[in-house]
Amino acid sequence: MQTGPIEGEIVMSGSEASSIEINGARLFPGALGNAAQIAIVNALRKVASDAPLFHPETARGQKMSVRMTSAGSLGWVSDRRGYRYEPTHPQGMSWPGIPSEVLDVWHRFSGVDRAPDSCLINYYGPKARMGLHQDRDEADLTWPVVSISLGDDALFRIGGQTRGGPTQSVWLSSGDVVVLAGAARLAYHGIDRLRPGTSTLLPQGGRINVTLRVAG
Ligand code: MD3
Ligand code: FE
Repeated sequence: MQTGPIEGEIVMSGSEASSIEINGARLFPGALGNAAQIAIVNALRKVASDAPLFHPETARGQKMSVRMTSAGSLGWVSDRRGYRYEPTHPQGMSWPGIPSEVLDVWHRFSGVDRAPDSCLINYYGPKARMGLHQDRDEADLTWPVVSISLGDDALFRIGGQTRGGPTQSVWLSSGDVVVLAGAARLAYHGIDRLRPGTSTLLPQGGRINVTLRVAG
């Protein structure tokens, strides 16, 4: 009887069974069940009550349509001075700690041993979007990023490491986890639009995306 892995077989490191690859990003559809999603949303509500969501302003003075806040020792901010990680919220308080329910997802999916120091929380209303961009404000771009989608479906687009090349699109649903590592870590990516009313997780609708990173 065959017991160990057969030659050429991909052995999953944990209990994560099915995943698909899209331009080097690894998507785990439905990775989080309903109870886990509810526990994360409740923990994020506490974060946002201590460190309120704000509309970041681009360096050109345009307000982004997505509202944001962070948890962890570093949070992402953007204003007329540019994009960067800061140890405090724009209103001056320290960022809350990263909720344990969110840290659990990082340890399950990131494939690395160290903890993240930044948890960015993006809130999308029905019309919010995020243009194609690269994430390169982190000090060491070799650490992975782990993303959690909650609430309404969103059309995610990912290309290569240069602007203007071919892209692929996929709908992200509530409970999906995406891991960005290797070449995909520097891929251009964005959110084209939501599909309002596709999830009942958030009573007011919309979408939350959580990204976990080693930023400092
Ligand atoms: C690919 N967030 O916060 S999540 C971001 O749904 C961001 O709110 C989007 O882009 C959102 O920077 C996309 C998937 C994702 C997150 C980080 C990435 C894809 C990524 C970093 C590098 C490459
Ligand atoms: Fe990004």
